[in-house]
Amino acid sequence: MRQTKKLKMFSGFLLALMLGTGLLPAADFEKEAKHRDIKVLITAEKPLTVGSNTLQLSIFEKEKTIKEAKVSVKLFMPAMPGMPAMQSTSEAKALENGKYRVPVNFSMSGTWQLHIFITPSSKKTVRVKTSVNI
Ligand SMILES: [Cu+2]
Repeated sequence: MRQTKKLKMFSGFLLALMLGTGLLPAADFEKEAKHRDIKVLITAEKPLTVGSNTLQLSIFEKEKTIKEAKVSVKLFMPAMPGMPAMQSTSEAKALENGKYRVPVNFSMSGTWQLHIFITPSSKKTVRVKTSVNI
């Protein structure tokens, strides 16, 4: 167990290093969402698909990164003919430098609403809304 964790941490570090030095190809998904002074750059290394995806969020307030905030992402799709409303919430993990990683699962194709909840330490929660087409 311990070694697996260390290995995971190490590969995470390598990934961060490669991203930082631009060794990895550009993101295959990129979208910006804003609410007042808060800006979220949403990226993914692979195109978004039905099923499991990993989003990376870079969060800024007036161009300064927001580090170590509590961040969660709510996905939902309103009811459609023959389909009930769908909803799920995922907690993001803080990486370095105002970046966060969050696993999301799109259970069907279509337009999904995304609400990103950001709670910086000792501040109120801000909600940033956007949508993605899967
Ligand atoms: Cu649907």
